[in-house]
Amino acid sequence: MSTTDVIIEEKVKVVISEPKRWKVILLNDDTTPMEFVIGVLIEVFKHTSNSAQDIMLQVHETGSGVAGIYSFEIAEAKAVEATNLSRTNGHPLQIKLEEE
Ligand code: TYC
Repeated sequence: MSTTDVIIEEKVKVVISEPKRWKVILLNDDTTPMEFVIGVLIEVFKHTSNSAQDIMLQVHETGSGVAGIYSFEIAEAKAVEATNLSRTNGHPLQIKLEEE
């Protein structure tokens, strides 16, 4: 009995795309104090007091503003942290995620 060698040539095409990024968007409301929003932007989203103030004013004047852009997991974790902080302090701050 003879043996036959079989050579398999395999080409694997790997397509890699950049991971999607998500915007964490703060929404305006009538009662969350401006100072509280600035604090959230500094503590949770690591802004300076100047950039935090700019973003808060943008939200206050236009209705929404981007707190930061992250991978989905980080964006979600920061949105949950900021929402919990807000509810714990009795504020209705609303946050949404949007694909970049
Ligand atoms: N509009 C709020 C006020 O006048 C301030 C505010 C800013 C609330 C940003 C929410 O995401 C927000 N106190």
